[in-house]
Amino acid sequence: MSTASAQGLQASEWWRSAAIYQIYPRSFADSNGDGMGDLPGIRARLAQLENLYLDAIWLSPFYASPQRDAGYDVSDYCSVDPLFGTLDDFDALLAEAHRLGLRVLIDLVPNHTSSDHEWFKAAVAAGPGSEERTHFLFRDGRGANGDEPPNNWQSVFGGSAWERLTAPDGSPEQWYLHLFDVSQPDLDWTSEWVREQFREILRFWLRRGVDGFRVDVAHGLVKKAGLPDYTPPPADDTASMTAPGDVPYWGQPGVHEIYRDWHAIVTSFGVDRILCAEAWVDPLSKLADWVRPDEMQQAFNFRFLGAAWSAPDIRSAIVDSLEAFEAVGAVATWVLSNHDVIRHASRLGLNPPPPQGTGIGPKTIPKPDAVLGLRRARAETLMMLALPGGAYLYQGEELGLPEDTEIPDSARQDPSFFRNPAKGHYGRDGCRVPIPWEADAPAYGFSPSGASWLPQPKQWARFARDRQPAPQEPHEFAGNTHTLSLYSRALELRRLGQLGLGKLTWLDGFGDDVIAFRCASVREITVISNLGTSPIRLPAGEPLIFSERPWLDEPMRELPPDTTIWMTASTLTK
Ligand code: TEU
Repeated sequence: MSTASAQGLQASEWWRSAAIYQIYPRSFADSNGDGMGDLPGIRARLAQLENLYLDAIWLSPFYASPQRDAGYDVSDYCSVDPLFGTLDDFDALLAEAHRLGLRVLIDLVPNHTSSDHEWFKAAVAAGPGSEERTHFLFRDGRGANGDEPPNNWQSVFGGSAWERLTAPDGSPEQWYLHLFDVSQPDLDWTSEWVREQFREILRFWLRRGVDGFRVDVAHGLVKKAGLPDYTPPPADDTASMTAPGDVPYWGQPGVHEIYRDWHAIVTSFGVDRILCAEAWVDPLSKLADWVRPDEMQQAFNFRFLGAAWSAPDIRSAIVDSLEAFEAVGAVATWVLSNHDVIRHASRLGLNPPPPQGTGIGPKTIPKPDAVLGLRRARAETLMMLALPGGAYLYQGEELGLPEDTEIPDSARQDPSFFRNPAKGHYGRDGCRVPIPWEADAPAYGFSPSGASWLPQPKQWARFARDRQPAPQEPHEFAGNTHTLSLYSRALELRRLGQLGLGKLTWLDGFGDDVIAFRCASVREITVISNLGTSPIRLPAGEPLIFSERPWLDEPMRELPPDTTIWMTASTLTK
């Protein structure tokens, strides 16, 4: 890894401008041929990310788990699932990442455990009224025989958010809350015992040397007292997305006390250790509460991810983000893809895309326009990488990977698919397919045996990393035919110019369909994205990088639709 990134390890407040790459361990690299990615696989492949000029990686869960929700159902927070390796493998991966100048964030899943967790098993065994039951949200049912759920809450994955236990003698028992799968019982965060367990979990990993945590469902831990009924507005039919107003299970004010507590613990291990919130909270001014000075350092910006392919919508997402985060002294983050959403190379090829979580499958009509989707994805990524703040990337997007839209029902794994028997809800497997490394190797190099826990599409050889060689000379970047070289060059310029620390100034006069701004930092650049349907005239200035080739020959000098360009900002006249 470059010296610059190694130096980055000493930098304070590194997250303010970091490029952070999400590794989904199941699908990155499999070392032992069982078709499931693992920690030794990640360690072996990590150096191959060198040309992305990353500052950190975030690892999705690799803890002991029955894998009912791909590891977001944790049965032991302080051990590695044998599927992924051992704690020694984790230590070796952490050491390798640090050697390469990469910080490591791991996933913390505090809203719920797995129903296989000892805490939950003990609570079930101990029975109603026991101390153990106070660690989770057990309640008696409503109705004469208690056979109606305690309230009307719906699971994010579909169906009731309550499940009824059956006593050993076969009689019906209490209900427990699960905002996600039935195998993911929600913890009760009013319990001091629960709070203490998580303090210890944080310390366990911090002592091992992790640089921070991405906090799963960071808007859900605290539920409104009394667990009152709640009916989401009709538009929010999945209950999964942010809902405005007072939702009794999302964004309750009590969560902040927990994050203040964690902030103190995490930073006591060093001021460069961080927390990043996965909080689906709307509006941004409310999300900013998660990143107040004594809470988390970052929060994912789902408003940006969810923006339509429309200059006014994206512009307002950027304006509102910068304003909201700045107001509390935090930095904005930017993200376009992760393991829960349709990959943006496909999402942007559908107008409108299906709601988050629905996914795309063999029977979805229409299918994304792959060419248009990738073109827009490259344009929006290039815009994103010039924005001030932290940027999150999801493994495979640097290869231009689309969503896999053809996974047969028989191969699907996402629990949300199984909880929504209604046709058309495919869930999130399409963005989780193991990524291609070498075009001609078994499983495209993902696994030595050719096995893959989700089937890989037949046409993915062209996306393989080894089919996207890095240009040798700077001028060869001009074409940017490969998505990987676009990412590589943009991330290099971002690093060299410290664009993440830059100040953004909007440029007027380009029309409503254009996003145009100047980013001033060590280097000053002009960024122009054409989201309209006709070419626009480019100002004077040297092109630095572009998502697709513009027409630069005089008298043309035009930026085609669905394209972004970075230019030197020296002579900005139209
Ligand atoms: O996701 C939380 C969440 O609310 C959504 O992203 C959710 O996955 C989506 O709305 C479903 O359609 C986090 C994790 O990122 C996700 O993978 C887990 O399944 C979920 O928590 C439960 O732990």
